[in-house]
Amino acid sequence: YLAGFVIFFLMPFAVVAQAANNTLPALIPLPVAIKQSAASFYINPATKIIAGNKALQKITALLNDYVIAAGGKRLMVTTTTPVNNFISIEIDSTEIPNKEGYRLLIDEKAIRCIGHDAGGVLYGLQTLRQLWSAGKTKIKVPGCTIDDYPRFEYRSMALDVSRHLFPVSFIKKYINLLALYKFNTFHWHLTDDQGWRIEIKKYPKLQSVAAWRNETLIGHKKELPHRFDGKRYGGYYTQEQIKEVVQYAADRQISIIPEIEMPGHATAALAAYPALGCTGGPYKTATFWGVFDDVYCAGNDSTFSFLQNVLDEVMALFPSIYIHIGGDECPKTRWKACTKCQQRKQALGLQDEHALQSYFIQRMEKYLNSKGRQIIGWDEILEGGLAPNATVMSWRGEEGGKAAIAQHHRVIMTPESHCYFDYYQSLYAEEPLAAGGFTPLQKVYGYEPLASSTDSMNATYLAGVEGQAWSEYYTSTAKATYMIFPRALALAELAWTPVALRNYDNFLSRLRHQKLLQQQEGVNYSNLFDEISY
Ligand code: TNX
Repeated sequence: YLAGFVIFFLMPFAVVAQAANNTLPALIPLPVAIKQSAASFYINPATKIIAGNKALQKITALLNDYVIAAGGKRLMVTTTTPVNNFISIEIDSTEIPNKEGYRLLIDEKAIRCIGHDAGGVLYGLQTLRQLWSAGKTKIKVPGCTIDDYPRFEYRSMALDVSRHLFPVSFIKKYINLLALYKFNTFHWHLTDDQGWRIEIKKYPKLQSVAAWRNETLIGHKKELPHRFDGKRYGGYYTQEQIKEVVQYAADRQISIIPEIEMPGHATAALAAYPALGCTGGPYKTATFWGVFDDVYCAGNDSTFSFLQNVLDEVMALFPSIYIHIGGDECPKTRWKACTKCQQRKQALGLQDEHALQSYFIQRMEKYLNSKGRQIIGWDEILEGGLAPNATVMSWRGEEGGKAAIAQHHRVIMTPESHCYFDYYQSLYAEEPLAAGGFTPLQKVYGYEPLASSTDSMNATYLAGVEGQAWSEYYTSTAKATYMIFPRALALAELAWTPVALRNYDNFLSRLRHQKLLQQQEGVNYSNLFDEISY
């Protein structure tokens, strides 16, 4: 009896001790190669940062921010290397052959972080942040050599700001967290039926009308109390704010891909400019979730000039070569009943409304290509024929992605079965209201893109993976992070770490030691993944 009692009592400690003894346990995503040594480096106020490369100025400033956040003092930056007590950051694409790769060398004398490019250097520093232990007079860093580089070139998280709007401060915090886990892309879902969130100066009603909705309808009363007060809900990001966010992200090596939805998910824009729809309206910004019949009219040339003008302003704000133009969930009900759409279809000899949607997307692609940009679209853009240069975001499973690869198109995998962080993450009764699916952490972690496909073109055309953060049920920033984390960390590891090194139990032990996520960044995240295995 006593023995049983002792074992029962000591067990949790044994688990913790084992995790703590792991080699550098807290690193997420797990690096490609780690060699630990017995040495330690201590960052103190006399430690100098050595940065010769001008391209690394922003990253040097970030390193100082990280040191300060860990309890240290701002460090002096110089170009001459002392004998010891320094952190040097360098770019050397010969020594570090892999794009975005880095080598981190830590002994008692110095820390050296060598990147293939600025991204590599930044990722080395993110690893460093996860390695060190915060401290007032000195920050302790365990000695090691780490060689690391990403598995996928495209590592992304999305955020829907239409269904619920989040302040710029939150967007920045999100970008910070993405950088910490070595994501390099933020897909910003800026327009949808329930609200238009980007200032377009040429069309002021997008601000005064499309950005707002009446909170009058449906939902779970306890969950969404503010939706029953009859008030207006909404707002938008000004172009100044967007520029600030784009720069903030660029400083962290994150490219922002804006998404302007077309031809579906357009109700808010139609409410502002009813002539863009087939029936002429009137329309109202949607007050509940779902898919809506009223979409941009494909027979009306002014629809295209509106969208081109919108995209002109979007392109001026976002340097990304990729612009996401949606393409998902576009019902064809209105087009079938619309004289202009039918005339267009006949004039072009198009077979059906899918071909008309394909015409719509191809016309927009042509415009964006002429400005040096490339389009991304949801997998529905395959229907009726793929636009010649389009990247496909495969969300309704992997089939769309496979079909696109077979046609030699670039593909991003985001199957809703594994990558949707608006779905429930546990079966606990205390889970707050979420979208209907069920995607526990372990399922996300276990996702292996194209596991069932042997197409020899996979390696060439599969750019990477993305996690979706649809915000219908994200009623606050705290709830948004609760839904997104830690599942985004599972995705980060899948996007970065070689398959052979991935192990869920090992990941969980490292997740339990994510001090930055828990303390420093102050993120409200779910810990209902802990003891359950599905
Ligand atoms: C489908 S994924 C949508 C979104 C919703 C989401 C909810 C996609 C391209 N469209 O409009 O927010 O489901 O899970």
